[in-house]
Amino acid sequence: MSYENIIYRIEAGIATITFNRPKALNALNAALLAELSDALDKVAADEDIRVLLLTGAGEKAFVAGADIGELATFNTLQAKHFSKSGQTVINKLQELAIPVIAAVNGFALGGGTEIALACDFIYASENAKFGQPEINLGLIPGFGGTQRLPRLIGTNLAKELIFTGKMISAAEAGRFGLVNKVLPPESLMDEVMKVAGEMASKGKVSLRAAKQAINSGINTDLATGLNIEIDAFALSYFSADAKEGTTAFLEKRKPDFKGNLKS
Ligand code: CO8
Repeated sequence: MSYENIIYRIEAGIATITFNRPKALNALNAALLAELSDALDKVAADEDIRVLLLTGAGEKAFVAGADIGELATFNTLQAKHFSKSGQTVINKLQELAIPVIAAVNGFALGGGTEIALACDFIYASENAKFGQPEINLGLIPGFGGTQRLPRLIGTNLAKELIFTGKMISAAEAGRFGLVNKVLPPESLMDEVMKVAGEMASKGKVSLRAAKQAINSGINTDLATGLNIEIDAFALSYFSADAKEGTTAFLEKRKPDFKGNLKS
């Protein structure tokens, strides 16, 4: 599939998907979601990709939400289908085995916040704005916002944002625990690449096992989560990189992780 609404690049094991409809502030239409879905399949199938980054083209927006022009034409069944297909793509993003970072470089509204919420963490530029403004359109979030936002920042803060539709700044989003780091716009991508590169240098199996343990465990009770951790730990323990990491420590040298998924 050729892409018109996203840009897909891979550099040194780090893949970047850039939402690329800057004239519409990278709003999500059906064509963009289909391309995103296809690119995520490519990422999932490529064992050489260690980290995925998401960002928006232009200086104003990450993603300003679902494309309201398209949204306004749906009948009820089409709206339900659009919500379901958007959720399916965003679930696919969340379920990627590798770390995914959202580099939020401007407006992340509605579906934009919902995509960022499905990433493993968010770095944002100082001019970024987050929000679930669907209530202002007589709607509610339909790409997971009523579920992921309260799980991340707490029920009451999420209700305030969803009931008022107000935007919050990157700094406020940082205080809410939505954003890990707020950066000047000109250094956002450098910092994101730096942290991605650092993660990419770790053992492939251990990165995947850590992500799986956290994501599977977070929705269970503690005892179940701890059992999930035991299994994920055992998986990492039997990897070639675990042998290399522990040997390197004992030999007082830096580990040279080969990143093989097989032990
Ligand atoms: N959809 C379509 N076009 C958009 C969108 C959007 N979400 N956001 C901006 N644009 C377009 C504008 O129409 C404008 O186009 P044009 O130049 O042709 O007039 C261009 O982008 C630039 O936008 P503005 O001139 O408005 O720029 P400003 O800097 O003045 O304002 C804002 C920026 C505040 C981001 C403003 O554009 C805005 O409020 N946008 C809408 C934000 C919004 O409401 N997003 C939520 C959409 S709903 C949603 O995401 C639900 C997801 C789940 C749906 C599932 C149910 C089926």
